[in-house]
Amino acid sequence: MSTKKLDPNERMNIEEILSNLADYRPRRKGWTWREPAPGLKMGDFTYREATQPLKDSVPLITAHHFNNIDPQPAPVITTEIASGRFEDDIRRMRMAAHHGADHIMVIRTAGQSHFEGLIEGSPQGVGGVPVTRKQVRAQRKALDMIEDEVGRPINFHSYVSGVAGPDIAVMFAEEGVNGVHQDPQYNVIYRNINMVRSFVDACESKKIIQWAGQAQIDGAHNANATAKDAWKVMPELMVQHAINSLFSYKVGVPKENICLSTVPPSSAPGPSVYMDLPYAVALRDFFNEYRMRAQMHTKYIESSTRDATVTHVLNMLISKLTSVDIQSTITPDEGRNVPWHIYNIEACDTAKQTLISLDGLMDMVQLKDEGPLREAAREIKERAVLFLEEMIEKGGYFASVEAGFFVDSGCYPERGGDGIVRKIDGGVSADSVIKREDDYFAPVTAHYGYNNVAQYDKNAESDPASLIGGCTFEVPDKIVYIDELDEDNVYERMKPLADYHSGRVLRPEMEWMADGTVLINLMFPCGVKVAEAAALVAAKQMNLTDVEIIHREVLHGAEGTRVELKGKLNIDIDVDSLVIPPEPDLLSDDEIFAAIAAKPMTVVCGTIGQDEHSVGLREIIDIKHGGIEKYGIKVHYLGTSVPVEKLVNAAVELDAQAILASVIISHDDIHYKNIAGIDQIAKEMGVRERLIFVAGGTQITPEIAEENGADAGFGRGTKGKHVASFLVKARI
Ligand code: Z98
Repeated sequence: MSTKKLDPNERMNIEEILSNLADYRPRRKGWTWREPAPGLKMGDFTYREATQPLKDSVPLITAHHFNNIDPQPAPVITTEIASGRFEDDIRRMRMAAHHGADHIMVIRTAGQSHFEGLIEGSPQGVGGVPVTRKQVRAQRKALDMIEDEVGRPINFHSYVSGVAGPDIAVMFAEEGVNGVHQDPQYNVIYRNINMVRSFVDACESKKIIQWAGQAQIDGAHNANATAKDAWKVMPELMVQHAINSLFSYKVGVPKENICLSTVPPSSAPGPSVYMDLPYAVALRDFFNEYRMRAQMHTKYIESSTRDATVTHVLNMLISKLTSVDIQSTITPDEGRNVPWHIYNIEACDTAKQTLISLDGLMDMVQLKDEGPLREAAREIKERAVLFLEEMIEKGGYFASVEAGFFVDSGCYPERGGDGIVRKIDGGVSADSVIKREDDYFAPVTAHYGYNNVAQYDKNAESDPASLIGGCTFEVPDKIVYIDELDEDNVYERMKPLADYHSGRVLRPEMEWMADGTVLINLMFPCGVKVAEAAALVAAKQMNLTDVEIIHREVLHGAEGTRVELKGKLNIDIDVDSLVIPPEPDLLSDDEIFAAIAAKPMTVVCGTIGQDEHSVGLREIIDIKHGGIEKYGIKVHYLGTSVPVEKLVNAAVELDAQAILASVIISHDDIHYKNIAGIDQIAKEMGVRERLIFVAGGTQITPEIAEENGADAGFGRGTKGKHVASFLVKARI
């Protein structure tokens, strides 16, 4: 289905995305990896492992020093989006895609695993969005537009977990979802869904995942997050990965689409790399035919963005040393429940910056074949094998879960005796597995197990859906699309926000259109308790409502505390009322360099009259802070309090092309009188025509400088680049 082209200068039109959703059909199925571009040249650099660049993107902050190149690293980059309103998530998806995300994972409203079937509509969620056909369809449609804009396929992802796993798997296959979490162990351990039911459902779900060509990610990361001492759970993690990987493969999912959800098990202040690297190596030793999806350790994400970012970078060092296929970018959201646009984008940039910086690392370093790395890896593998052997002795997976083998706090074979216990006949939907009757028949594609098709047509055994002219997988028009029926729906939510959606009115936003949320950083010279109380008072005086402290950090028990708080600033800004200064029309650095190299330039300068304030002028001249010297302009600095005649005479004697006069003192308009004086003398000497004359200083405005005879005036905030650009243009 063709999609509308996005205008890079316009917001996405959410209403348009929501229109005609009943007719929308996904344009492809299955997962897409990035396209490698070995030896890619961008700017002055050659990349060893980069992938095809994007058509449209936002480069890293520092890219302006590098011709604005935006190389893309090899792994697929995931961002997890969960504001609670799918219409707002769509805009975040576009921002994330421009910052390098090509795997958009939609986090569900906590507890959807317990819903017994598909839900319709698009109700608002808490801690995620309720995953519904409408939400999936609207977001896939939006992502089709976004991927056209950035020029790279975007993988859309959510969960095939819970009691309704197979129902969701079918819906995802129909709607062009590209990646899913599917792991029956998640149901059993974390959601207490009956184990037999979960494994039977997993067969059906995995068969559909295989048909849809989706990448499948397991749920082992949840053991890291749940375990008391997460670095002790490594042997069990290997076992969980093994169970889900081999199970999936046996149901038919190809190994290249089976991804292990790996998490570095430890963190600083532990010597984390010493533990995390052997674990990553052990995983690759056992599971080298499968794919690795690395995500951060949610248990160790606290409310500090700095701390989370450092952990993320160190985790990515492990990813790089052991080669990861999908790099997740869980953000501090998970630590402090602030799932905000800015953190998604920051984390995507952190991943891009780290992985591109580490391009080619493995051409230069090598993991040692002997010593503590291999010994530790071998020990983890041995412990995992022993774990599996004991499971078999015990009578298999179900018996082992009943005996509390999983998420135990000991490092196997040690046991803490505190593992999660589930009973084979217990949990949600126990006793709901029914043996298929002899004449059981399901005329559908990608169906797992016994299906008595032969009773209708022997020839249709390999394609039961042919008996009904194709099921919804082949004939999407058979899908029943249900629009919103209840009051909590997207149209109702958007109605009062029309002016904000149209862009006429602005209000600060962190996750939902016009939510008014702002983040304030404060430092008080006192201890934590007092600082928190003071921060709340400060927020009140700033007219913030709904104030909550989201982070505090001791700088010193008595000398200082950093407090970060969020609140609502319920103000509206009418966009038409804004006075927006025109963009200065500046030449690029390269253009200035080239112009000066082609034709050298000399300038004379000084502070004039009785003015001893030279700091501003030095900043404009000196190479230290990017002054005009940097571009090769030859500067004769005559000092402070230079008589105006002397400045003009020097320009003539030194054959300069320009005069730069700086004035700060402004009483009795002396600054403008002196500017007029230079113009006057230069005219009298008959050299005004061949000199460019620039005046600067904190009290100078361009208009008054020009009225008094200067060619240009530069006030507060001027940088060397502004002056150099003007000089080159004026000379032309
Ligand atoms: C992630 N950072 O997505 P309900 N199934 C699996 C999960 O890991 C999760 C769910 C379902 C994590 C985010 N993971 C947390 C395997 C959640 C969630 O409806 O809340 O049970 O779905 O990798």
